[in-house]
Amino acid sequence: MDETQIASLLKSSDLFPLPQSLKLSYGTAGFRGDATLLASTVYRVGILSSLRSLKLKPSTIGLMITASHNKVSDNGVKVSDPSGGMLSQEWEPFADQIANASSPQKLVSLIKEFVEREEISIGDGEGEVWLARDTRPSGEALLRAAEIGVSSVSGCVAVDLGVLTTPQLHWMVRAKNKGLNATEKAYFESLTTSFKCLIDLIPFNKSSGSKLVLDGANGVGGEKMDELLRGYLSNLDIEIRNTGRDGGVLNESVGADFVQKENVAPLGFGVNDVGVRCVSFDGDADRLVYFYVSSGEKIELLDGDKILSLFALFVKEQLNVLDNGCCRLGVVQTAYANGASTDYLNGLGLDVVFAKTGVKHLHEKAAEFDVGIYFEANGHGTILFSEDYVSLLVDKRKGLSEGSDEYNAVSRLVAVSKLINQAVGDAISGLLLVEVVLRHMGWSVQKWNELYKDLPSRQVKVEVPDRTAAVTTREETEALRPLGIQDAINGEIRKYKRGRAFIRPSGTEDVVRVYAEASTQEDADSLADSVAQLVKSFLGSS
Ligand code: NG1
Ligand code: ZN
Repeated sequence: MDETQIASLLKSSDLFPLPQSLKLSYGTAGFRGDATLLASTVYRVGILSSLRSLKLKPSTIGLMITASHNKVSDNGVKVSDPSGGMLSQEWEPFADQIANASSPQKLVSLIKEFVEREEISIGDGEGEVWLARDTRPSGEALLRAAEIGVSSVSGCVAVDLGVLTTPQLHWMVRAKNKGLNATEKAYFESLTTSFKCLIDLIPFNKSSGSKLVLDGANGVGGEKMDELLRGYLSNLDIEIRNTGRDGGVLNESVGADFVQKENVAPLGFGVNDVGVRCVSFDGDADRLVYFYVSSGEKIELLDGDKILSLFALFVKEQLNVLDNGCCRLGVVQTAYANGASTDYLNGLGLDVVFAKTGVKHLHEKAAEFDVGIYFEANGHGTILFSEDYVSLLVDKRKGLSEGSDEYNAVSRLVAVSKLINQAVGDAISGLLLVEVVLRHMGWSVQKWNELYKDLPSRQVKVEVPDRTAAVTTREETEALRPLGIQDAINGEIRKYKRGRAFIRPSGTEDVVRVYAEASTQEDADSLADSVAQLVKSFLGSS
């Protein structure tokens, strides 16, 4: 790094002093925190993104400003690698170091050391970072901070794509690096073409389907879905509520996270919607859960596990037509998956594997299969198709007679690989695929819900002085620290039929999460409460 570059970094970092007592970690989904404290973090992630782009040149990197399902006063920042996936985990320690560097001098010396170690050549290359943000009011100023960070690295440019969903940005970054048309219009067109193709391949029931009501979490997802319906899929019958245009607050008693964790209808939904198929997006539209109101405020929830099961069933049906089509099909869940869903998937004869919480971990495991389906219970997931497998399908189709069962099965699989986001979980493409599969099966939401019955579960969060004091095993199902807590948790679990419980520190909020499952709701609640008490007594409450 030459003197001019060092001077430029020192000058720009002076604009973004690190707030006192800020201690950040890249976590499950980038950096998150109170938006008023994040300018220095976002600026520094701008620098990191430029370096990543130079390291992998020629490549475009994505930088998304969002705090997803967190409250509106929070914000966050995460990086998309050229593949459209999350930032390589190898760079996370560097992200942590620079985000916490206490002074401009310290920051610059960390960057210098890293640039030398990684052999990144600054100055003679062109780097490009695409920036986007969700609808949070703090997003615009943070985006400016990111721009300054990006362009303080010589030869790097920032491109502001404005308001997008997280998966749109990842999709566009992936397309750009593959040399494809990478505009928002191209994204909508790709979804529309593959959706229509799948609808045309439905054997009997070609009806346009009953109405779906979408809860947009007062975020970007409702807005983008509206654009898709107006411009591209005008005959889909979808009513959008909680668009954010009617005074509602982002993620406040609305959205996928609220519906899934609280197991109640979001604001704006109630007795008039009994039995109607409904879907909730989260704040940046990378998660979705379905539900229907059963009575009053009570809902039946069709979470990520049930979406995963529906998709697995559909994919498997196509593969069966092809005599399994030489395909290694796998499904990936986390410890938060409902035990009943895992039993169901095992019963289908599927290869079920477990990953740590956080989509980067699930994604990595799913990518080991020809077709890997992953979902978190909270509704974040997708279906990954290996490029080799898609090529094999395309070749195979050439030898099949048009309209035959095999030809149609292959065509469906190829269309699914185009519809469902190959970069990250995407609520819009997930919604379109659920709608296709339900029509294909001729199923109502109630019929879909009958695939299996969820075991009653409860999730609670406990605020503690230091959540990092809770340390778990790799699979996150057992606590290693504080010493003794796991024995105490096991003691509680043994008191309940089909009892299962675990704790882990959140990667996105300053809490320890408790998950409990048992044969009745009362038991699940009581197990969750007693484990939460244990967390408080071992770690102290704040
Ligand atoms: P944390 O806060 O680490 O539990 C939450 C979700 C993850 C993932 C990330 C990213 C739960 C229990 N955890 O992570 O699954 O989606 O947010 O948004 O839902
Ligand atoms: Zn999200």
